[in-house]
Amino acid sequence: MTKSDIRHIEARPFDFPFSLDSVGLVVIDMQRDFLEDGGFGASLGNDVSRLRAIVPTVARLIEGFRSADLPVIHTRECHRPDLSDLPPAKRDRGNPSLRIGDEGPMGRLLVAGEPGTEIVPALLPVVGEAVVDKPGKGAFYHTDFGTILEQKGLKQLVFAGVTTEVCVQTTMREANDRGYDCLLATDATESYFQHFKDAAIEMIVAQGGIVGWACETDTILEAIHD
Ligand code: C5J
Repeated sequence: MTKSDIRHIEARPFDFPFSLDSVGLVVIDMQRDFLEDGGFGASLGNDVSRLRAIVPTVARLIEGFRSADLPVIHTRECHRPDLSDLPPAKRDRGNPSLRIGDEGPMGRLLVAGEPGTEIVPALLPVVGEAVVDKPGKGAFYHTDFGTILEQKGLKQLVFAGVTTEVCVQTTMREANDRGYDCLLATDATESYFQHFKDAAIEMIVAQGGIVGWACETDTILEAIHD
């Protein structure tokens, strides 16, 4: 088989077609601010340990793409230090203990360059991997994510990261609308709410894969190393 041959990954709602010269991994927002105590996720009252539990699986998925010499792209949700890319509607909503831009135990919440904004140590990008800083939930909004995908010649995207129903699903929907085939690694994504994760996966695969496909990490790794 050559790199451009069409292969398949067993997935819901049906097999996911891909080729090794046009598939890449997108890891969404595996940041200390979402996974660690004292970060943005915790400031909203969430149980962040749920998200930490997927780190070993995400690490395995990333390592699998690296060892198959396939692109890995990381995203981080964060804002400029002057908060000029933070709409008041996003900063002011709700009643969190700390707001975006406030000083917390890991620096200013969701602000570029602060310790809490970094990707957790076990999943740090390596040289050559793109890191996309995004001010919104979706990775295409006000970023060069789309240009990066085009430059790398990607057409099929495997998704991992957090949270399933917010930034992961939003980016999958944006990518789907732009013509990318999107596959979610169901055990390499997590939500603060189990029922939202389950519902998001069902929404993605419903109606003949209206947003995309879903399957587990091992199935993806077997297929890309076949
Ligand atoms: C949230 C995200 N939950 N990465 N961000 O605000 O899903």
